[in-house]
Amino acid sequence: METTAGFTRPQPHMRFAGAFAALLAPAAALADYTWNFPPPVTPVARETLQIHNEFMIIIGVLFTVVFAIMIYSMVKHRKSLGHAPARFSGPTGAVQWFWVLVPFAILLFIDFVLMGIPAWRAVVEMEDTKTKADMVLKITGMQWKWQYEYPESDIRFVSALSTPREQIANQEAKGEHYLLEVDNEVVLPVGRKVRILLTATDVIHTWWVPQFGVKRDAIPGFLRETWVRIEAPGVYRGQCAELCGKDHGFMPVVVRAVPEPEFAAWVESKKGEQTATAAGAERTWSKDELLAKGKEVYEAQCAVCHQPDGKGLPPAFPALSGSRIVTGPLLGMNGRLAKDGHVDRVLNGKEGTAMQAFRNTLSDVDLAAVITYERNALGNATGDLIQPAQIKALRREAP
Ligand code: HEC
Ligand SMILES: [Cu+2]
Repeated sequence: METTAGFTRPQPHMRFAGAFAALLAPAAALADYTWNFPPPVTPVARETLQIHNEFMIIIGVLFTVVFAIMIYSMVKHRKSLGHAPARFSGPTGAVQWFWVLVPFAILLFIDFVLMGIPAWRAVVEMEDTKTKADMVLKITGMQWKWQYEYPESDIRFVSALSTPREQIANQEAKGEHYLLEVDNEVVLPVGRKVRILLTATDVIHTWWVPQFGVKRDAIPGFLRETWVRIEAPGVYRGQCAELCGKDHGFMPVVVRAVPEPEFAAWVESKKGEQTATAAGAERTWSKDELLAKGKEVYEAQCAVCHQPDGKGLPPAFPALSGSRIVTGPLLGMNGRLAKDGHVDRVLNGKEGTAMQAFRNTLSDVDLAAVITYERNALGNATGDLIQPAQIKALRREAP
């Protein structure tokens, strides 16, 4: 050990060995995910995590070696020890080329062989959405909820945040899955390759589930793809990862992965539910029934913008209380859709604004109920109502 001014100093390389061990510790403690990425449950997530860990080690080694040499040289050759700056110029001729090409070759090896090949393999796998896909899930992002469709099974539903308003307003203790819970979970079979198609109706959203290693933009007017093969049953949670407006932080993703037979049973029950909903459009509803159902729909679908009391948040979101459109005629003179009439506005939305078309996300019953509710609650009292069967007939008219 060298001594300076009468006391011993630890050798720099010993301190660096300690720091390096600390760097590697997280890789060794992979089982403890508290400080790490959540446990991967798809091949893509597992591979990306592994690549991340390998890269961290390579980067850690490079960092340590380069900085150890630098700091050692600076400390060892400092002026106070009597070192004078060297005056030299670089080598020439063959030696010069040697010193250029050797580091270049090392970098090429690290970048292309150690890092490039595994990364390239993973990216190719990620993009392979079609080979041996067992089923398709179509996801549509909209302000601020997700719509899921299973084209092969004719299932379609909307999944929205279910965290109670009181928790968000700090009037109640926050639950375990605060802002990461929904009314309708997406259910997928374990072990199946699911091809996922993504789009959006209004602005860009991003469907993101960390444990799947999937984070893909849903862009209006485009159809993007990704895929998952979930390896273990469980409930996996994620969020919209693109700033998409006022409630960007309130559109979580919840996927429940279940064994194949359970998935088949879920498909059957979901279909049954949809048939029952469709059948609801055939009968005549009483005003009270429509109002009760309408309140439910309003609170789940409309209150985020128009507010629970219907007063809106002007100028962004107009009040429905006393609105000229809501208290105006339901339909045109001939009983058909009136452009910019109440039913037209809810069915078809208003282009270029946050008022989306609800014809594809709500059932006939939901639409009739919410429109009746708007007209007879929230401070309005037109006294009239519209039946689900009428909505069903109006749907056939061009938007
Ligand atoms: C993402 C926000 C958002 C949601 C959710 C939403 N609306 Fe709207 N709504 C708007 C905006 C913005 C307008 C104003 C559009 C315009 O510029 O004319 C509007 C306008 C309306 C109007 C016309 C009011 C007027 O006086 O101009 C009605 C009726 C209406 N919405 C009903 C509904 C119903 C029913 C629902 C739920 C099924 C709903 N909205 C959900 C944003 C929203
Ligand atoms: Cu979003």
